[in-house]
Amino acid sequence: MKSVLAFSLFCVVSGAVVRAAEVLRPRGVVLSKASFYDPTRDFNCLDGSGTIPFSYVNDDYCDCQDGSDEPGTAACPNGFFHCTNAGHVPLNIPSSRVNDGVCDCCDASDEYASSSNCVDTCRELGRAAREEAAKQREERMKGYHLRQSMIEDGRKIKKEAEGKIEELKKEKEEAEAVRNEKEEVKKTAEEPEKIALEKYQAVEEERKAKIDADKKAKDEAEAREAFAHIDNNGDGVLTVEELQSRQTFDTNRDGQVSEEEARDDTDEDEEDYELHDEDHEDILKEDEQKEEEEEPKYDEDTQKLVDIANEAREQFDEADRRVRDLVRELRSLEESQEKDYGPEEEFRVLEGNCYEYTDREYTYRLCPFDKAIQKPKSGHGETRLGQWGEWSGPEENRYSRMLYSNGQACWNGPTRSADVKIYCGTETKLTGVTEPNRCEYLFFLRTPAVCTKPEEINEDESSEYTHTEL
Ligand code: MAN
Repeated sequence: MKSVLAFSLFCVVSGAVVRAAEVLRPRGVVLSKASFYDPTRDFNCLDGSGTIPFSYVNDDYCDCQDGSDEPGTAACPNGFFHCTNAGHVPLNIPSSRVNDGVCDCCDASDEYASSSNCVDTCRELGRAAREEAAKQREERMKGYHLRQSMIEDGRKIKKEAEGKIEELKKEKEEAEAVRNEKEEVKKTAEEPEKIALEKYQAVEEERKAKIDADKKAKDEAEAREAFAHIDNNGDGVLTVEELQSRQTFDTNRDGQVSEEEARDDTDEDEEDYELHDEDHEDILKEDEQKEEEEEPKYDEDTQKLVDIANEAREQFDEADRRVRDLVRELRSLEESQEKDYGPEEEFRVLEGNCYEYTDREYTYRLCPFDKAIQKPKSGHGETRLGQWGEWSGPEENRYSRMLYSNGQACWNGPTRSADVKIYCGTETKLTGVTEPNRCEYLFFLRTPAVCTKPEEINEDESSEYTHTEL
């Protein structure tokens, strides 16, 4: 009995509230402004532009400059109509849409005096919207958890890299010491080798000079012999007649040596000598090679010194290579450490990976913190769109955009560049690429790295969806 009484009392009270709300709040007024519309007093236009009897409110005639006296009619061109949309999200629409035959409010309240037969769909719409919001929130939460593990991994990689750098620095120091040692050994071995070889250098030079002189003498003798062979009268001058007497100069085989043939053949003779010279050189080379093969190059003691120096040089080269490899590895690690991988190292794990997106013409590839590439689907070759540049989001959200700049020059234009917009998703993926301006590319990258924690759903807010202003 007691509970039945309590229930009826609740109905009366809540009914009274509803009725009171209807009375106290003229059509189209948002609850927060209800107190300005008191039917027991004159109405003050909300912008202070005038005071009118309360009966003028919603009388379909615009009295206030701000339209606040006609919240529920289309009388004021600048007014707004508030739809409560119980069960869904409240909405303010321009007054001009009131009773215009189009259902703007899901609770149909904007079409109270039209023949449009709008029905209240707020509950269904509200339910669908809440379901969608919950789904998105869940995705965001999942992304947020993934981000936490990206942070953890990023920090771990950073720490490991720091450790590796220290290790490499030590290794480099040791390698440098070894290299210096090997350099000393090399210098020490090269001193006696140099002295020993100097002796050989003199002998070698002498030998080469002799070969040259022999060759010259032989050439001259041959030339003299050939000349004498043609110089019939031995007067030291070759005349055309003397040449004409030699059948070998009859190049056209007509049985005679013409004056022209004789003159031409004088030139050919020179060529013959030249050919002969080449043959001669080849023979000399062969001789030299034979000599090299047959005779040991150095005496035993010198050879020993050369061998020791060679070994020392090899060992030094190896030690030097090791230092240079370490310096290179160290530099690349240090460069990587200097990059900004986000405030919590959350983007670091993306380095070393590449993400692709293919449209009708091109395949685009983004390798975070490295480069952006464009590759035609048909044909070969890649176009470099940009190298990792910087974070380029707005001040309050700097890590929402990346810029890859200094790509390949655009024909008759600037160098290519790629702007990467980053948004939250449960996996890292390139979801689209456009070229809004020639040679300026816009990439869309989805990644958990930017998934912030979803706002806690406020109990009051959620109740507003379900029981607003009932
Ligand atoms: C290539 C591609 C295009 C670009 C033109 C500019 O075809 O890189 O994206 O617009 O060059 O000439």
